[in-house]
Amino acid sequence: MAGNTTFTMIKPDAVADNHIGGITKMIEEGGFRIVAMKKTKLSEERAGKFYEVHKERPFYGDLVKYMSSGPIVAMILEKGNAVEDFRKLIGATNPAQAEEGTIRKVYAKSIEANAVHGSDSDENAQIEGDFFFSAEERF
Ligand code: YYY
Ligand code: MG
Repeated sequence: MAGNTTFTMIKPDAVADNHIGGITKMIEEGGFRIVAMKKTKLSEERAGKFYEVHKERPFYGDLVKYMSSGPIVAMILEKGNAVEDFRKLIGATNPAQAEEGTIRKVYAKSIEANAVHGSDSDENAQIEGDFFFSAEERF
């Protein structure tokens, strides 16, 4: 059965360009409740660990540098069918292919600086949420 939480990050470019409010508004208007939220900065080591599944991919080194280049905003989100519905709300990885009305269509600058992360499975949503938040930080 589909779970009811997912994990997202607002990526460094979108934070630097003052889009925290705009993106959070789209998330809340999309029916998601924010369970946990923090602004923080990933070291290269922690960014590398977060994206470990992509270690063998050609873009991994650049991705790790980019994701540790400035502060990000991490959130745990709640909604029925959260993972799938949030992937729909963010749109395609490549903003050139992102559908109208999606967060990436509005805010992504490139395939790398694509404004937001969204978990791809219930299992990864759990792992990624635990990467940033303790039990006391979830309400
Ligand atoms: O889940 P999603 O973020 O949509 O894409 P992934 O295939 O998991 O890749 C993670 C991350 O890596 C993507 O958001 C941007 C970056 N990336 C890239 O820089 N170049 C690619 N060709 C593919 C992905
Ligand atoms: Mg992914």
